[in-house]
Amino acid sequence: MLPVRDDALAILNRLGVPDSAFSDKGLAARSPITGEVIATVRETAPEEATAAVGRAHAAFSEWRKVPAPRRGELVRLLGEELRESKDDLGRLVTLEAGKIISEGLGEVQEMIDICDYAVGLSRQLFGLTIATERPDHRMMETWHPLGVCGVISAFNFPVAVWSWNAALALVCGDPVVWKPSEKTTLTALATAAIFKRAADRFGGVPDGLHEVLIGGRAVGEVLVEDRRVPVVSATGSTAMGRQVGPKLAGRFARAILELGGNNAAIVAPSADLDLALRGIAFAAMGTAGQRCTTLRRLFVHESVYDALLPKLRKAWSSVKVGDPREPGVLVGPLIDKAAHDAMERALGEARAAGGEITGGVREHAEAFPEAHYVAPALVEMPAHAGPVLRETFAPILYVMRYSTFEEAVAMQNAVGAGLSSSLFTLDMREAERFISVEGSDCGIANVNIGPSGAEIGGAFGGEKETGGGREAGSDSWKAYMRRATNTINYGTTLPLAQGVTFDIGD
Ligand code: UN1
Repeated sequence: MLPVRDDALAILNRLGVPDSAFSDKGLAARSPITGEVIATVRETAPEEATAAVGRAHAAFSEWRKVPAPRRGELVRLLGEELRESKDDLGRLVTLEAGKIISEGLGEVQEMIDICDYAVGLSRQLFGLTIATERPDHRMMETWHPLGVCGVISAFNFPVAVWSWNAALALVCGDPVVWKPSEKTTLTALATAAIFKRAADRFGGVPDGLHEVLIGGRAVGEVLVEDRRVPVVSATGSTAMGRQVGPKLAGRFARAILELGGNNAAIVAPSADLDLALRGIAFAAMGTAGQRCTTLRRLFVHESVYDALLPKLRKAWSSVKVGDPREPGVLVGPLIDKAAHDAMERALGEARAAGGEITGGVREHAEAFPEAHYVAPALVEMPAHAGPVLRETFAPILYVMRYSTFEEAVAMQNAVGAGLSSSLFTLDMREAERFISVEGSDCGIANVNIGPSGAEIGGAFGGEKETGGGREAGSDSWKAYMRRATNTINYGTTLPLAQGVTFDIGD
C-alpha cells in the first residue's frame, strides 16, 4: 500500500487539481488514517468569497436562460466524469474522511445517482394548471430559477451532500457557491476539478457557475449574509443551524437545514433477529458512527433482549477496526481528536449513569499516535436519559429495554432531533402504526432496515432540531426554484374573483 500522503497526492494530480490550490501558509489537510498533513490548501479570504458570490450572481442572469434540459446536459456530463473518476475520488474520500473503501466508493456512487436523477428532472420541472372560477381564464404555476445556491457541507459526506444540492441547483438554473468542511478540502478541490472537466466539455458555461470557498466560519458567513444568495443549504450540527437559520430568516433567504440526528431503532418481539442484527451493525458501526443517520439508540423488547444482546456483543467485540484501506476492516478512524474526546466524555457520563460498556477503547495508539481509532461502543443503559438524549458523533450505541410498543415509540420521539428511525418487526399492525401519524416523528421512518443508508430517490432530511430541510429526491427541487402563479384572461370582459364588482362606468 502506498503511504497515505503519496497516495492522496497522486490522486489529486490525476484528477487535475491545479497547483494554485495549494499554499505553504494555507489550511492543513490531514488524513485521519495517520493524522499526518497531506497538503496545505490555499484559503479564500472573505473579500475573495464576496467576489466569488458576485461572479456566481452574474452567472445567474445567463444560466437561468439556458433551457432546463440543456442545463441537464451539463449534469449528465458531470455524471460521466464522476463515473470515470469513481475509483480515485472514492479513494480520496477514504484517505481524507477515513471511510472504508466500499463506503468511499458508495459516496461517489451516490453522486452519480443524483446526477442521473437530476438529468431526468431537468425535463420535469413542471407546475400545475388549476381550475379558475372566472370564465375564459386560465390559471397555472411556473417554476423559475431562484438565484445563487450556497452549499455548506460537513466532513462526513464531504462530496455526496454537495452533489445532492449542486445537481439539483444546476438543473434548476441556480449557480452554486460551495463551502466544504475545513476538515475535507482535498475532496472538495478534486470534485471542483471533475466539475470543471464536465463544464469544459459542455462549453460556454458562464464564469462563476460553480465556486468553491476554502476556509472556516468567516467564509461561511459570507454565504449566509450576502443578499445575492437566496438559498443556503447547510449540513452540520444543530448548534451550527442555530446560528445560520436565524441569520437567513433575518434576510428572508431560504434555508435547507440538515442538522443533527439521534436516530433510533426498535426491535419488536416478532423481529427477524438475524436481519435486525445486520441492520443494527451497519447503521451503528458503519462510517465509524459518523453519519448523521447513524443508529445511536436501540430499544429492544424485553422478550427478545436476552436473545439479541449476546449477538450484538459478539459483533461489537469482533469487528475489525483499523486502516480503512485494509480488506476486512469495517471501522476506520474518527475524524480527529475532538471527536475522540467527545466520545470519551459521553462514555464517562454513561458509565456514571450505570451503563455497561462493551468496546469503546482506543486502538492502534502506538502505531498511529496522531490518529484516533476506537472500538465501537455498545452501552447497555438502565434508562433513557443523560448522554443518550444527545448526538455524539462517534460509534456509541445505547441499548435499552422496553415493554410496550407505545412506550418504545414515545422514547424514540423524546429527543430533540428528528432525522431517522426504524422498526424491526414482522407484525404488520406495528409496522403501519410506526409509519403512521402516531408513530415516528422523524423525516425518515423505515421498517426492517436500519435508519442509515438512504438512497437519493426519496427526500432526505428531518424534523425538529434536525432543521426541517429536504434534499435529493421527491420534490426537493422546489426549494431551489421560485413559483409564480399566472392568471391569463383570454376573454373580452373582466370578471373579478370572489364576485367583486368595481364598475368605473363608461
Ligand atoms: C449524512 O450523514 O450527512 O442515508 C448523510 C445515509 C446517506 C447520507 C447520510 N445516504 O446514511
